[in-house]
This record gives sequence, structure tokens and C-alpha cells, in this order.
Amino acid sequence: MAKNTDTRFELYYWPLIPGRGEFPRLVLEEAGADYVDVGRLSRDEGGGVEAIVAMLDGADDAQLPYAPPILRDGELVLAQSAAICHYLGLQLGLVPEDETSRWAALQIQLTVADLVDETHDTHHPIAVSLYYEDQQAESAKRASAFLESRMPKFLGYFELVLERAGGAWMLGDAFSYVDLSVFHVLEGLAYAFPNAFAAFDRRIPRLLELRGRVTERPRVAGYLASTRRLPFNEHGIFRRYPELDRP
Ligand SMILES: N[C@@H](CCC(=O)N[C@@H](CS)C(=O)NCC(=O)O)C(=O)O
Repeated sequence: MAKNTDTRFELYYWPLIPGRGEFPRLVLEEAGADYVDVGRLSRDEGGGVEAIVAMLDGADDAQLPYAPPILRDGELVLAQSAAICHYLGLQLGLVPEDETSRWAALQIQLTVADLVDETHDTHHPIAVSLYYEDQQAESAKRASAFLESRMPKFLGYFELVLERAGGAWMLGDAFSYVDLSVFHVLEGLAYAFPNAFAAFDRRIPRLLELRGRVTERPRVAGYLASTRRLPFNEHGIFRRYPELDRP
């Protein structure tokens, strides 16, 4: 699939957190794509939160997005992190050519998105509109159940997919955008729940190797060492609240 246009990709995502924007950002970085991170530009440069809000308000004539991340590629405006990653994978040659692999990639990416949602809900189990501090007791229960059964189930599943793929990557021998997302979700969980993750990680040896291999990819390594990579913090999806982790 050839690139849609010769224009730069525009990524619209909240400027202060890696959040769900990190999934498409990693694909753009690994591909060495020409892109602009609009949310991180100043207002004077046409960026910032104002530019994101304008997109959500329908400033663009294209399909109306519900929430960031949002990608613009010429006339195409696309929301939903999994859809964006898949689109970029196709455009930038980061997914194998055959139909079966492409559907497999999308299936894994959507499962990553499910895990991201459940991780988010450990600190916001009642309402997105409330602060964590207003739902702390419920968060403790939710996080405990997440660490007890959901995180092991998701990561055990990804480990099995990797084992059955029979190669270094989630789809086997071919590296794809999905590997970047699996890498990032592992990074996020290790940040948010260091004790629980460390206690669990001997059960996912292949995933840990994949995580290491992704960091060794030259463009990813360059990106991780740059200021373009935002650190995790307590405003995003992956938050480190020691009281929610295992002791
Ligand atoms: N399923 C969507 C979720 C998008 C989403 O929840 N975006 C967050 C930021 S990470 C947001 O700004 N949501 C605003 C809202 O839901 O009202 C995706 O994976 O992109």
C-alpha cells in the first residue's frame, strides 16, 4: 500500500503524557517517518491543546474523531490508536504483506488496546471525570483484581502468541508495528506496577527478550534517548501509585 500523500503525517495527542499517543508515535519513529507531533508544538506554531480541541470540534472536514490520538495524513483523519497503528503499519511497511498476518496484527493490536483500557481502569474504576483520589478505595480493589488475574491472563496470552509464532517477533520472523506496542505496554506495566511485574516476569521470558530486542533497534534507541520520548508520569495511563502495586 503506497503512502496516501506526500505530506507530513500529523499526530494529535495530549502534550504532557505518553498515553495512547505513544503507540502511533513509536511506529512513526521506527519507520523514520516525516511527522509532526502537533500537540507538542506551541500555540503560536499552530499546536498545543488548542489544536487538538479544534480537531475534536470538527475543524477538519474529514471524519470526526472521538478522542485522541488522531492522525492526519493529507485528507485522511483517523482516530483510535489501534486503527492508526494498523494504517501506519500498512503505509510504512511495518506489517507483512499477506492477508493472514495483517489480520493477526490487528487482532493483537486490539488486544493490546483492551489491556491498556483495563490498566487505565485500575486508577479510574468509577469515572474518568473523577480524580484518582476520589475513587481510591475502588481503585485498590480493581488494581488487586487486575494484578491477580487480568495482567497475568493478557501477558500469558501474548507470551503464548510469541511462542507459537516461532520467531523473534509477535508475527514470527517478520518485525511489525505490533512488536512496538507490545514493547510499550510492557514498559508501562513495569513502570506502574514494579513489584507485581518483577514477581511475574519469569513467566514471560520471551516477551522480556522481545522488549530488549525492540530497545536495540537503532531508530527506537535514538528515539528513547531523545526528548521526544515523554517519561511516564501520574497523569497518563500507566501511573505509579505504590499503594496499588503488590507490597
Ligand atoms: N479506544 C481509544 C481511546 C481513546 C481515548 O480514550 N483517549 C483519551 C486519551 S488517552 C482521551 O482523551 N479521551 C477523552 C474521552 O474519552 O472523552 C484509542 O485507543 O485511541
